[in-house]
Amino acid sequence: MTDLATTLDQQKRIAAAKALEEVDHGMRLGLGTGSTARHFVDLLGERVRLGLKVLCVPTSIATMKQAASLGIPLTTLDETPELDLAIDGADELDDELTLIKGGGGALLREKIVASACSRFIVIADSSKHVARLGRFPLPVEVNVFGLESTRIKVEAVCEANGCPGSARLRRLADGKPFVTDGGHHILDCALGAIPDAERLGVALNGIAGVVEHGIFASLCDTAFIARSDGVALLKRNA
Ligand code: A5P
Repeated sequence: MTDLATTLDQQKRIAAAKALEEVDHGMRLGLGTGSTARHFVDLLGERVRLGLKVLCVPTSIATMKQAASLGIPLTTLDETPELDLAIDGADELDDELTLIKGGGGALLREKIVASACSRFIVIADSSKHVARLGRFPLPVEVNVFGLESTRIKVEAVCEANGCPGSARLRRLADGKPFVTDGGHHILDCALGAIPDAERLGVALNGIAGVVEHGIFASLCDTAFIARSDGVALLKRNA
C-alpha cells in the first residue's frame, strides 16, 4: 500500500505550507516557479481570500497567471524594487544551501527576485537535498545570438572547473528550442558532480553569451525540506 503522505508531491505541499507560516501581513513577496512553488502560490491564494494583505512579484509568466487567477495582488520590481521574502523551489540543494535552479527555465527572473529580497526561503521535497550538487543537469541561460560559440565556451569552462560534460540545447517535445520568458535559450549541462559550484558560477558569468546560470550561491538563507517523517529546517551558516 502506498503511504500517500510520503509522495513527493505531498512533500512539496507540506514544505509550502511550512513556508507560508513565515508570511506576515503587509509583506512584499517574491513568488517562485515550478511545481513546488505552485503549491505555495495556491496556499497563499487561500490566505489572501481570507484577508491576508501581501504584494507579490512573480518570477515567470506562468506564476503571474496562477497568482492573478487566485486574486493575489501583483507588482513589479520596477514599482517595488525591494522585497521582504521570496519563496521558491529548487532542483538540488546542498547543506550550505547552494542551489541548482532552472529546471523550469525561470532561473533568470528567479535569481533577480531572490537578489531583491531580504530573505530567500527554498521549499523542497526530500529528493532535492543532495550531498554534492551536479547530478541534476545545470541550466545555463544563453543569448540566442552566437549560440554554438557560447555552448563550446560553456563546456570549456565547466571542464576547466573540474566538471567536464556536455552542454545540450534544451528542446521542447516538438524539437524546437525552449525559449525562456526573456527570449533566451537554455543549455543543460550534464556534469555529474560539481566540485566548487560558486567558483563555476563566477566563471560561467565571464562568458559573453551567458545571460545567467542556475547556481544560486549565498542567496538562500533557509530551506524547508519535507520528508516522510516531517519537515527539516536548514539554515545557511548554521
Ligand atoms: C524553475 O525555473 C526552477 O528553478 C524551479 O524552481 C525548480 O526547477 C524546481 O521545480 P519543481 O518545484 O517543479 O521541482
